[in-house]
Amino acid sequence: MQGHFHFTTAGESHGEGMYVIVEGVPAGLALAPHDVALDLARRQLGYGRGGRMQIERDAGRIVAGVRLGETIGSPVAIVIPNRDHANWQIAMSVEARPDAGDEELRRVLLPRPGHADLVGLLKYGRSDARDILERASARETSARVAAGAVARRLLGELGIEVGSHVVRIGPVHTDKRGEDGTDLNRRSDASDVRCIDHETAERMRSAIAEAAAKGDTLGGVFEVVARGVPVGLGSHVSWDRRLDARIGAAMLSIQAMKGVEIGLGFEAAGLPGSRVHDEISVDPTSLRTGGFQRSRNNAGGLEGGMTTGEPLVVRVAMKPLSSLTRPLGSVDLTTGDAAEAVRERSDVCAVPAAAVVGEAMLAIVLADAVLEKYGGDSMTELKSNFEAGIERMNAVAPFRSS
Ligand code: EPS
Repeated sequence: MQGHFHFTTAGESHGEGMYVIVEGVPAGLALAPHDVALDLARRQLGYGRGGRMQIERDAGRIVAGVRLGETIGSPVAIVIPNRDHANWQIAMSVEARPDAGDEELRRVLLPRPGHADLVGLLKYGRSDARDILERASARETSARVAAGAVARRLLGELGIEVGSHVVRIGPVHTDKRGEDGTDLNRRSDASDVRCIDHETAERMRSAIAEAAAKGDTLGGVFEVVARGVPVGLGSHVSWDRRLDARIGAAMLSIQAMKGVEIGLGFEAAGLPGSRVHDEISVDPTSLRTGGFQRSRNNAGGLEGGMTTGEPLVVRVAMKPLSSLTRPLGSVDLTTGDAAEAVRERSDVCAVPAAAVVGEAMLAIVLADAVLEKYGGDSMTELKSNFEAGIERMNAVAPFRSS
């Protein structure tokens, strides 16, 4: 997605590393290696992760765009080496290896139902599904989280905070809402399933352990909440400027995501309007909402494709991972015979990690929308535009300007 703050990633799961270039970062943003390392470490955690996470120590190395602790307006480039590459040098060799056999090259000829293996192989005209799965792998989300950490720093300077928590793993769910109370990540990071309800967290762990014992996997739902978002980001005027559409696309671009809800979400479809819409009153102390307040936040912070200034609340559904240790039926691509899908080492459940990726994607969309509305080549310019813009919106209502 091209925009004011955008990023591109490159890298295969067992190649040398993951790479990201972030474009549009204003000059003068303080950015330290630990800002990136912190989020990368959070993404590696979670009960239900597999053996790979014991190998990787993602920290990220900033290699461009930052000088003496501050961004300088040029693209920010970050490298995340794959430690596991040391074990994959032949299979992931850049040079041709006519000397190596199928096993050494770790060819995949038994596509997994639910993964990109089969469709990607047909589309790209490849005979080895490894050419597809290496890039389809959710390892790529490490690069997104690095980009998201830059976005988070930028938003932090403007008083915007992004957090997440897990509300469902398989059949186990909680009604606890992330927007009730502040400091969401402090509460969710304290749990290894990132669930803020202790009793539900215990049941989530049991569900994951049970799935693991059966050679199965579990999906779930996470909620991402952004606080301090000012009114008026996004726009109602065109489909691709609506912020809910941009958030939806960003979330569905994360590997294995199947659905997105904003605010009350799908539940709103079954309720009358009187029980859905958030009534308006005046609150001159509430600057980020333009001096108004709402009776509740069923809209999830978005009306008409624009932010209302209330917390942004986005829920995302993740399907269960498609690498099963007790594999599903597939076809052997060399013979055409029925066969079990390949057994690839994988996680049992990655919803807690996916929630951290969801934070990154929301932070990126918000940083983009902030720069679109307020602009600025430097952080000083952005901040002054931002403050003046909020002040201006607080004076718009006719009863205030008279
Ligand atoms: C993944 C499979 C597993 C996960 C991986 C995503 O990797 P491997 O095949 O090396 O065991 O661990 O996630 C990561 C490496 C990561 O950093 O999140 C997949 O097939 O999508």
